[in-house]
This record gives sequence, structure tokens and C-alpha cells, in this order.
Amino acid sequence: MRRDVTMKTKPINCVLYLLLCLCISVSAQAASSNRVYTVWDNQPAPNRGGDYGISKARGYPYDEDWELRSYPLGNGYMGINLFGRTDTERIQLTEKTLCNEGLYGIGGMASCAEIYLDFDHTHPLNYSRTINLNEATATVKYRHGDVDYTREHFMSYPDNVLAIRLSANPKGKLSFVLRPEIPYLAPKKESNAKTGTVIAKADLITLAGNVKHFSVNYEVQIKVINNGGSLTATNEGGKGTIRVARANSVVLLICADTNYKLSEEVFAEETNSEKLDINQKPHAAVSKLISNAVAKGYEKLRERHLQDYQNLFNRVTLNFNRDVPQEPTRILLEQYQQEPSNHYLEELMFHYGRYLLIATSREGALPCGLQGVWSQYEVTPFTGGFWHNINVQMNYWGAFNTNLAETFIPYVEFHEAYRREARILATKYLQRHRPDALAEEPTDNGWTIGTGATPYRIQGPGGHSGPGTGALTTKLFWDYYDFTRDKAFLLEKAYPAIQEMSLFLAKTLVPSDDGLLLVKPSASPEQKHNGRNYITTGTTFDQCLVWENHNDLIKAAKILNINDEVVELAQEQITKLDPILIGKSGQVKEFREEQFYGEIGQKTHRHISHLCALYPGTLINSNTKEWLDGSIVTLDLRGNRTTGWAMAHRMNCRARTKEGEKAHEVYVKFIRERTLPNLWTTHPPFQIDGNFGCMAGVAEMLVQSHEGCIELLPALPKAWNNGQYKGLVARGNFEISAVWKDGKATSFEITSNMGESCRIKYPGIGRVGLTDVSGQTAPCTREGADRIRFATKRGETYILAFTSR
Ligand code: FUC
Repeated sequence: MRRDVTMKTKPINCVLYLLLCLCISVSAQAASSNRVYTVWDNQPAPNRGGDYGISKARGYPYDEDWELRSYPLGNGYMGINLFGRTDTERIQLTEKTLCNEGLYGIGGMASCAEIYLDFDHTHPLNYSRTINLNEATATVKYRHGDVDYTREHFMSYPDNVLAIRLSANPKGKLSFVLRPEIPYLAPKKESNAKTGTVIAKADLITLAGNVKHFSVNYEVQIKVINNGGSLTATNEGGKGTIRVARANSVVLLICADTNYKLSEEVFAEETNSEKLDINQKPHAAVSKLISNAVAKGYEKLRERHLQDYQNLFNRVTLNFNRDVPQEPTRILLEQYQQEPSNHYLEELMFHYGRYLLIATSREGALPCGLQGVWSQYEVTPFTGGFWHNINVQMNYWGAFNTNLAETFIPYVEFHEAYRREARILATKYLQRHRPDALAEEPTDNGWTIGTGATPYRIQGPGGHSGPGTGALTTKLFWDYYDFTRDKAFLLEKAYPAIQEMSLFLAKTLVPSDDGLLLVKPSASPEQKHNGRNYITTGTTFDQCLVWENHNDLIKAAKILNINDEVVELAQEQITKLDPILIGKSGQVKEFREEQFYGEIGQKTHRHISHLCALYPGTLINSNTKEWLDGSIVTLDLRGNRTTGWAMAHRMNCRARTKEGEKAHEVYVKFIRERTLPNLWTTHPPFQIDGNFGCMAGVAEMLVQSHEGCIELLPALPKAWNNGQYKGLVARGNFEISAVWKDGKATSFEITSNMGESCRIKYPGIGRVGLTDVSGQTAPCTREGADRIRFATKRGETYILAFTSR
């Protein structure tokens, strides 16, 4: 799948980028705010092959070496896992649209290719393999015999190519066999039947074939460009290989595509084999990508990759003023697991999250799934798809405040393609549960989405998760607007999604005897009672999410000056939702019929869906003290003994309750217990949502903006007593920088990207003078000791410096 996307750069960020490059070159490793971040090891990843039988796999396929130790790179369309081996290198390639039947029959991402490079270097010295997060490049370096070998890899988004440069010093010493394979040609299930050939011809190897279930035609091309030496292509036994002998250096260019087209049709309830056009072959598209890459050449491709990537990555810096340790990341993690005293790893995980988000979610490609853009499997756990009862949303929670809003656009494109089917699902849902509420026109029932979704199918809500799942999704649309203040997005993208969601949700409500409106049937995601899904009326999850969606609709309508019937309905209904109830243990109740905490459902359940109103929702906040206190009781009683992403949700909630120490405590636990040596995070199994959830959590501890003001350093733990950041984003599209010492701010900078009025909250801020960058006093209104308000000009930066510190 490939659609044309024009490269966009924010002018303001280009300037920032140039400044950053300057700083990095002056002092890369200094304790400045512009560090070079690496994930690295002094050993290659082992490659012992996958295993389905071992207990850790919990019945899922499991390749421990892939999951724990290989290093991921991605460009949104495709991803690789790099093992960095010196005997036989393994580069496993995934292309997001290549799916087979998958678990549950709704499609599942499956491995696309295994690219082997036989070097037979059995005794490497001075070995290292490194991902440089500032460049999104990966390097493998070692000495073997009297030769120094270097391999550099990057996955370019603008040119949609994986580029690898292999070199040897002294020259003429680079020899290896390139031996790619198509995995899973002998499927375990007939429904995953796959064909394919690997053909080498001169300097090109082509892997092409078909995955039967959805008629996916796929193709991968590997172009070999040698400097010196010779190439020999052979096809013995049908196995296409290229032997490189005595080259000075070699560039490999690798492109992949399928006949998948993101469209309304692909989600339609048609037979699986008709979803794609079997006569459409990706050959021309892949050949074009390869010839484009060849024409540009390695250096130009690298330059374009860096320009694209660093425009995103360099927008944010964050530094807790800890020394950069010299140990390999794997050892650093082991040390942290023993004694979590080196807070550098907490900083590194944040930056790794941003690296991973850029690698997995780019405009024109599919959104980021449960495993990002990576799967080595034939049958990927949970399909690797888009899970809507929290996971896919969590992938994007941190996109806005960490200055990567455009990474959410792939989800918007995905949504617009599936919306026609989602409307049909809404009608079906209402036919089943609320026939009296059905509209005459089937298109007038709004849209809905349930838990499971893949590039080929979506499902409606029901069973273990209530209709609130849809509103957990639209929250992202509102947040995109609220952080960017892009009114065209609000009108064209967010409003239709939110308005039609309100329309659907309005129909799921039934009047109660006491004049309320309650979602029926309703479920708090995945909660079970006496071993069965607990289906009831008006769970806090569903009630709150109706409230959030209606509230966002009302706000959006006001901004856009729209008054339609759905807005009027939302205004009428929102007062009757009674969404938050406090129980006899002081807890925010999960179920209306619950009295004491935990009497219904599992006490330590991983989902804390009733706190979605605290985060990512905003209904519970500092202005609703009783509910905020109730949230703390719930979090305390629920505990932190849980799975990966579930810890990340708790971390964000603790940030919102402004409990910095508690937020940090769960972050530490998360890194110690649910982080793998390659810094992927695990549910288990590996799920990327945890990486993104904790990245969002770090930002949420450092700046919040959901209470009508920008609250600076709202949940700062002692462990981060000194530090600085630049470029985090607050609602209203303000870029925030902060420097603090001994737990207290020394200065803040606020860049106003949209010229909106700004309100800041921080202890003692009322005493601090506001200036512009030239040091001129800027007008500002004090609203007590801890709050100020000021008008801003678009593009201007404002400074608050605490002189006495
Ligand atoms: C949700 C969670 C599970 C898992 C799955 C992918 O259903 O409840 O724990 O993360 O998504």
C-alpha cells in the first residue's frame, strides 16, 4: 500500500533542528539538553528459532530471541528486526498490509521475509550493535581477523526503502552470501496457505507470491550495489542467492509492497478472497521504489531520511541530568532490575517511545497496531491489529503532548476508510439491543467500533466491552484538535467522527426510573464476575465515555458555530448521565450496583476502565475533588501488580491525580518487570502500547493542560529533581520548555504556535515577570499567587525566569 504524501515541515522546527545539530556537534554527550541516545549491545542477538510450546508463550507463538533481543527499525509501511549477527545475520521484515487469516478469522499481520546474510565471521572482536535514536540508524561494527566491518541501516519514510551499507576496512575484504527466504510457505492451517518464489537475477533478488486468505499479492525486491569485487547470482533448488566476493563496500536497497488498498471496500462484509484485486500485482510499484532509490544513491537517501526523521524527533528534548552510562542497554536494564537508581533509563525509555512512534505511524501507511510494524510470526498474538478497548488509543496518547501530532493521521485515514462499515455495525448493534431507537435511514444511526480490528475487518462492540470503546477512540480526534487548534481538522475530520459517535451513543441510552439515562447493555472492558463477562446497565466506563464524547461535541459545535439536532440531543442528555458514583470504600465505582470496592468483578483487574474519565478523559480533575480522591482510592485498591500496558494507564492516572511519587513508582515497576532487553515492553506478550503509554505518562508528569490552564511540572517525583525539557506541547498549541533544580523551576519558556490566550499554573508563578525573547516585559494578568494569564502572538516565545533560584 502506498499513497503519495507530500513532505511537510514546520518552519519553526527547521530552525530548532539547525540549532540542535549545531549543539549536538559541539557537545554530543555533555549533560546538555541535546544528548545522543543509543540502544546498544556488545553481543549479537541469539537466533535459536521460535517455539510455540514453552510456558512463557501462553499458547501464542513465541520467538524469544526476536522478541527480547532483536532491534526494531521502521518507516510506517514496513519494519525490520535486526539481530546484528556476524555468522549468519538475520533481518526479519514485516510489511503491515501482508495479512493472513490470523487469529479469530479477522486477518492478522504475518512475517513477510527473512533476509539472511552469511558472513561466517565466527570470532568477532570489539563488537557493538547500536540504534542511534537521534538518527534512526542502526549500526553493527566489529573486527574479524585483520578486517574492520561496519554495517549501517536505516528505513527511509520519504523513499520507502530499507537501505543498508556494508563496508570493510581494508578494502576488498567484504564477502558474503545474500540468501533471503519467504517464511511460512508450509502453513500450519490450510486457510493460511501461501505461495512464493525467490529469484535472483544479476544484482536483484525478487521475492513474490500470494497469501490466499485475502488474495494478498506481495513482492519484496533486494537490490545489491557493489563497490569493487564481484556478484554472482544463483538459483539452485529454487533458492535465489547472490554471492558477493571481495567487495570494498555494498549497498542493499530493499522495498516491499502488496496489492492492499485502504478503502471502504476492504472492510465490507464480502468474501475474504474478494477484498483485494487478485489481478493487481505490486511489481511495478516495488520496481519504481527501487529505481528511485538507486537513482538517489545511499548518501542522498540518508540525507533525506535524516531530514524527515529529525524534523520529528528533534522537536523534543528531555534530560534528568544523569550521566549517560557506558554499559550496554541490556546491562543497564539488568542493573535497574536489581536496583532502580539510575534514572537515565527512565529518560531513555521516553525517547525510545518517540523513536518507536515515528517508526510505526506515518501518513499514507496504516496506523500503529499492537506490535507496531513488527511481526516475525505466521499467527501473530492478538493478530497484531488495532485493539479498541484501550490498546490502539494508548498508542496515540502521547502523540500530542510529545509533539508528534501528525503520527495520528494514519489512524484518521484508517477511520475514514472503515466508517462506512462502522455505520453498518451501529445499525446492527441497535437492531439487536435497541430496535426502538433505530433511525429510518440506516445511515442515521452513527457509527461504532468494538475491540478487534485489522486492516481487513472491524467488529462492533459487545460481549466484554461496552459501546464506550468508540468514544475512547474519538477522544483522540478531539485531542488532536485541542493540542493543534487546527480548525480545518476540527471541521473536516474530528467533528464528523465525534458527532456521529454521539448520535450512536445517544441511542444506546435508556431512561431509568429516577430520570437518568443509562447505557444498556453495558460492560466495563474485560471484567468478569463468577467467570463470565459481566454485562449490566450504566457502567462507569460507558457513562463517562458518553459524557466525554457529548462534551467534546458541544465544545466543537460552539467553536465551529454549528447547532444541529445531535448537538441539541447531547446537551439534553449530558445532564442525565450521572457518570461518577462514589462507593462505600470511598472508591470511584466501576458498576452502579457496586457498594464496596471489588464486590463485583476482579479486584486487581488490569483494566481500570472506570478511570478513563480521569485519563485520557477529563471529567475527573482537580475541580472535582471528591471524584479525584475516589480515583486515588480506586488506584490504591486496584494495585500495580498487573500487565504492561495496564501499568502505563495507572502511571498516567497517577500523573493526573498529581501524585508524582506514585506515578514514578509504577513507571519503575513497569521498567523493571515489563521491559525487555531491546526496550520493547511486554503485556506479555510483546505489545507496543506499553512503550507509548509510559512515554505519554512521562510527559503527563511534566506538563498538563486539561484543567483550563497549563500546569507546569504537575507531578514531579524526587527522582527527577533536576532536569530540563524543550518542546512538549500543551493544549492551545503551546510548545513548552522548562528547567528545574532541586525540584523547583528556574525558568519556563512558552512558544505560542497559534496565538491563543495562555494561562499558566505553577507555585509562586504570580511573582515572576513575563518577558519576550528580547527581555522586554510582556503584559500579563496575575490570578493569585500560582496562576497567570496573558495574551500571546503567534510564533512568539515568552519567558518566565525565577531570578531568586
Ligand atoms: C485487550 C486487553 C488484553 C490485551 C488485548 C490485546 O483486550 O484486555 O489484555 O492487551 O487487548
